[in-house]
Amino acid sequence: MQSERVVIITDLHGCYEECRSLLEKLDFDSTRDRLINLGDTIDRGPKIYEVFGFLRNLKGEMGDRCVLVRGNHEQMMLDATKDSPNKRNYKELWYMNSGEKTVYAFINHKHKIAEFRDWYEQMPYYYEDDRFVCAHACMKDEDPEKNTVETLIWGRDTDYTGKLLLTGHTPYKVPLYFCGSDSVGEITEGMWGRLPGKGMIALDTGCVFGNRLTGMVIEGDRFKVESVESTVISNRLRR
Ligand SMILES: [Mn+2]
Repeated sequence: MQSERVVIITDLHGCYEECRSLLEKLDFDSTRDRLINLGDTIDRGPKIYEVFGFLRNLKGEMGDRCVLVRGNHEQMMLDATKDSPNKRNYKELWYMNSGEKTVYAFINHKHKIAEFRDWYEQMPYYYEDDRFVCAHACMKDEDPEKNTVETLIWGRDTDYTGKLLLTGHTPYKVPLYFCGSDSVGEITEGMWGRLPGKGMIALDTGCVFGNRLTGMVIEGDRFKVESVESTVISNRLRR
């Protein structure tokens, strides 16, 4: 359906208030739009459980129009809460990456995140339509199936030149457009532009580190980017 608006957000990391403000700024309408979340909903931030509750309700309401792509943080949690011979190592990796914050966010709401493993397990590693492909971190080949899971959720390459890719994971000060390693441009917020056919748009602007939360809306072959200020001060870079 070409008339459907697509709203893309990423790297919420428990930034619930910013998520709500950003969706409002993007005129998000859960009854009609498609929502794509590029992963990393948990760990690091202030309201991890609230983000979970909000997205779970939206998914219940919107069904297939709500696409929650998996990030490396969801993957670390899923590995750490699954019975396996490597459980200890997985848990160590997750805790090194702020997993404890998520564990306690759920305990504070009288839950264990492991209760919701099945819900997180449904998250796909990528999403694709005829105009673009979405993955949490990056891709090397424009066919998502030809990339390893490691590349899709942990990769940091920016030399991608295939079919338009929308990503998060690596925080930049402003949203950036890459098309080959020597071509990078800042995306101006609040202005409609023509959707590029190739290259990569990086949308993570480090909200949980005190910068901004950025999202994108696509209508047909046009797109616009908007952002809101972070309310997180504890992780702000010191001068
Ligand atoms: Mn990530």
